[in-house]
Amino acid sequence: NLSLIMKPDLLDEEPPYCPEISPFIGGPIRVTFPMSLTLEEIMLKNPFVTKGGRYKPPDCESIHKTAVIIPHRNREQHLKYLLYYLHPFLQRQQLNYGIYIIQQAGNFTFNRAKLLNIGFKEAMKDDDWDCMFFHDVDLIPEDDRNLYTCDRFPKHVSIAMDKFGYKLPYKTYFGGVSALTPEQYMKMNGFPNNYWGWGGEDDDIAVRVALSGQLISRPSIRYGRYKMIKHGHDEGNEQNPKRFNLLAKTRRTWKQDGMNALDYWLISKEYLPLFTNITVDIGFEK
Ligand code: UD2
Ligand code: MN
Repeated sequence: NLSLIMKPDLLDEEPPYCPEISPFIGGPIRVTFPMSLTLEEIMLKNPFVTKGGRYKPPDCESIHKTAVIIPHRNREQHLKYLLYYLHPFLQRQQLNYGIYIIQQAGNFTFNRAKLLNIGFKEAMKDDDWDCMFFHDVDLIPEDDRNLYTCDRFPKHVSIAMDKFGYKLPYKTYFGGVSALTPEQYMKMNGFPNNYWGWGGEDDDIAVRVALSGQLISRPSIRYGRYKMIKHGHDEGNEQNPKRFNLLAKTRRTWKQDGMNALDYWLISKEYLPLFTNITVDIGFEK
């Protein structure tokens, strides 16, 4: 009996690849902000998430390996809401994924782009991710057809946000959420390290995409929808008055300032139940 002989063999076989389109994708998501939400509740809702905020589909091999990099300081409430929505969202897409929070230690001026560079470097030490999502902590995706995978070009993902009336505010806008393969990222020498405080770094990134000879990909406007949790200006992230001067010089500086000039002190890297927590001392503006 052939089938009997074959059976043990079949059991040993690797799981099949996941389908091109996940059967669990459901479309629009109703985003609300439950009053009392705890990390424990989120853990209970996501029993298959493992240490460091990692996940693999249980019964098929994912074709995508995505790391989500979130710059953070002092936004614990936003972080909880994001984790609450993002874990199930990524699981419905049948991704092999990991979530990284990059915490800027101390009270010096915030530097979003430098934290993203650090997130890239530290995440790549853990695994050979094929797509990096750079993600503001306060943006909640509203449609799970917005796939957290990479495209042919650096992808600007948060193209329809409630705060801009679900439209692109301007053509080269690159803020909020973006996605790059490691190759696309290294081709533009990563992001700038010298934007301290609020603003400009996202436009610099868009300029670097162009200067490195790349175009911008975008998802469909029907899917790239986000709610931004309402917030004021943070202490320690004041508007950067130098942003216009810096932007005017990107053409001359991008090859010197980026991944090849990144320096920081790693304070800790903790593999927590819902995310990998990376705390860094990034210094201050010189
Ligand atoms: C816009 C862009 C953002 C960035 C910023 C200018 C959108 C949706 N986003 O955001 O990508 O270009 O302008 O720098 O247009 N953060 C902290 N703690 C702080 C300060 C900032 O965690 O004290 C992080 C957090 O992930 C936050 C992100 O940095 O979402 C951007 O800062 P923001 O939300 O204050 O700036 P916003 O909404 O104007
Ligand atoms: Mn914001």
